Amino acid sequence: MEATVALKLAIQKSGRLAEASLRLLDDCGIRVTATGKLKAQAAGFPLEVLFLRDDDIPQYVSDGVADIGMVGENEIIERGKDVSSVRPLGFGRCRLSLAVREHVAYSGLDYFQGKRIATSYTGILERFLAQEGLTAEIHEISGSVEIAPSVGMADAIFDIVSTGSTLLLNGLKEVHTVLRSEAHLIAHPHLGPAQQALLEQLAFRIDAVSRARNSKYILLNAPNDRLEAIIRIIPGVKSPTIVPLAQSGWSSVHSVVSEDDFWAVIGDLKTAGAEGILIVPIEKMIG
Ligand code: PRT
Ligand code: ZN
Repeated sequence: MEATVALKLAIQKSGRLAEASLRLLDDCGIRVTATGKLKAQAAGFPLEVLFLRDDDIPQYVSDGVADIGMVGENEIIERGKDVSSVRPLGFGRCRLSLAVREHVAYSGLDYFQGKRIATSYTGILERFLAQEGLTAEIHEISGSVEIAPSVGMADAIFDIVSTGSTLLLNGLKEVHTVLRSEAHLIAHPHLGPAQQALLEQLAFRIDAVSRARNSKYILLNAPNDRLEAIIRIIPGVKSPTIVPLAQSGWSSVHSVVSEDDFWAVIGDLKTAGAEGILIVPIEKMIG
């Protein structure tokens, strides 16, 4: 009997990416239970899930212990392992920034010359400083980097920032963003043909979910003499659907709008004469 091929996916065991990774799989119709263990077999797709620390995911994928993984770009770049990026995943967004004590009169990157900077991301920081022609003392710390300046261990920090409230709480201010990051789907650079085919199927599902997450279905009513102006605002995937209403001289317009332009579009539609606007989430969006 032929052994069944399953794609091995590494995701974070617990932490900021764990839940969003499982939710993405779930939206792709792939159910994973038995979290808390090291491994789980998924239902709905030939997938075996490995639960790891995020720091270890690039290594496991480059070694081929896992075929693919979901991990932050910050870790991919810092670890410098041989993996290929398949897709950005739209979650785990953050930035890697330099921060100094709030009372420092910061005038530019020259400030960091000869200073002590605490970080867990020594590789990215070293490359950045070299590129800027700066020399600084890098102190590697694995956790709670933000307390280093207040205990006198460093003059500045280089760390992940999301809302900025951790910096604020520790009397620090963000002064320079070095890298913007989000979670990516990564793959071993030399997958076998069966694994590659499964990866393509999974990427197809992820694309359908990502497109749907970034879009909304919009329905509205409009007098027929305003339709032309309204169609110009919401052109839709191909072109909008227009259905006549029971009330003569009126139509219902259905289309898709991107999450990003959503609020701007609503304002324009109202100005153009649209009424009864309904916005509905889209579950999956193919091609
Ligand atoms: O145990 P394991 O090693 O797996 O987890 P970890 O503790 O190393 O990582 P974890 O779960 O904290 O983060 C996993 C990934 O999430 C990171 O590698 C980033 O890609 C991404 N991410 C997104 C973040 C944040 N946002 C974030 N805010 N990672 C960390 N933070 C930290 C930040 O450093 C700060 O200390 O969260 C704190 C709060 O941030 P503010 O700015 O919102 O206050
Ligand atoms: Zn980690």
